[in-house]
Amino acid sequence: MRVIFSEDHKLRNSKTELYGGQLVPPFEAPFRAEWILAAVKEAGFTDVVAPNEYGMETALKVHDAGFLKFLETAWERWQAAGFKGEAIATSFPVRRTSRRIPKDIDGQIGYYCNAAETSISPGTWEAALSAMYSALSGADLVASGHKAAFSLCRPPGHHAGIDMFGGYCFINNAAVAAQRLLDKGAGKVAILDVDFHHGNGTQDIFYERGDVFFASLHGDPAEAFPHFLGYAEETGKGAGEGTTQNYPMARGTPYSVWSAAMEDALQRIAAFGAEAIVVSLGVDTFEKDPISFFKLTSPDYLTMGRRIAASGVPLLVVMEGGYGVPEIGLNVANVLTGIVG
Ligand code: OKP
Ligand code: ZN
Repeated sequence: MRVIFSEDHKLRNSKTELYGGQLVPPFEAPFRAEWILAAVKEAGFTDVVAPNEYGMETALKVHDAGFLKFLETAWERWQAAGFKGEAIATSFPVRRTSRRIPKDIDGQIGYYCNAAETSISPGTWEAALSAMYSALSGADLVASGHKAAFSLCRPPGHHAGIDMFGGYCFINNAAVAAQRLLDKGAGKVAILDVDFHHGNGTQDIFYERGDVFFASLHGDPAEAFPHFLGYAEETGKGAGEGTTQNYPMARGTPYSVWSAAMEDALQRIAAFGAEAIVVSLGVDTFEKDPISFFKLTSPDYLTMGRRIAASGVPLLVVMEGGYGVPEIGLNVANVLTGIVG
């Protein structure tokens, strides 16, 4: 399985995350990608390539044009406004407020943000673009006949919605990849989101579309980020009716319970007729993850990979979350090893 990785991920090196009322060093930091890359090479995945470059045409099919322009220029505008720290949203359109887009950077950052922990820093846009390139390059490999590919994206993407960044995410890499697979000839694609956190951005993007099935296994939003989406009753709308499936799970969920949900998700994906699956791979389901509450163990990721590969359709694995501990590398490598068998 080829690995697509861009050194430009390093350009996302924010100094501040708003956490517990303090500005702390972000959990989503460059070492994550370095550890994951080292571990997958160690496991024998040595075919590592840099992504191709692309224009914005695929991203513009899943994101709002004004939002992408905002991301591209946000840091520059924040600096021009004379602010001293990183760009952090503090005021949001919420219940019973206007949907008009403010003109000032302080207003716009709130308009385009769904979670304030995530600062925009210099290089964030360039790194987000490089992650999108990795996702697109992986999609092109799968579209050209590779049975599986791994896009080692950083920053992650699944919390980025049509016109919202947050949850460490800016451009929705998995969504852009799924769109690319459709554009390259797949009739239907599924996104299987196994990150601990609900993929609220991905759900937002495809909620009313019938060509992409979205399934997410995650910590119950009643007690976990992103808090406001990911309930089981959210199943899609309009042309997308029935093409979203959520599996919220309780604190302490072990693989025996988690894997039954994945089994149901994969059966629904097969019934949907997906011609390829994009796996939003977060390994923050790990028992030692610092910000999550499931109880998966390192060997469980091997089993996970094997079951996903048993779907029999081409797979694009896109990196999402997984934090803090050295095992993130092994856990990702185990998924890939399980996939290739
Ligand atoms: C990004 B990805 C926990 C606060 C959570 C944001 C988490 C973003 C996760 N007390 N803050 O899905 O791994
Ligand atoms: Zn996560």
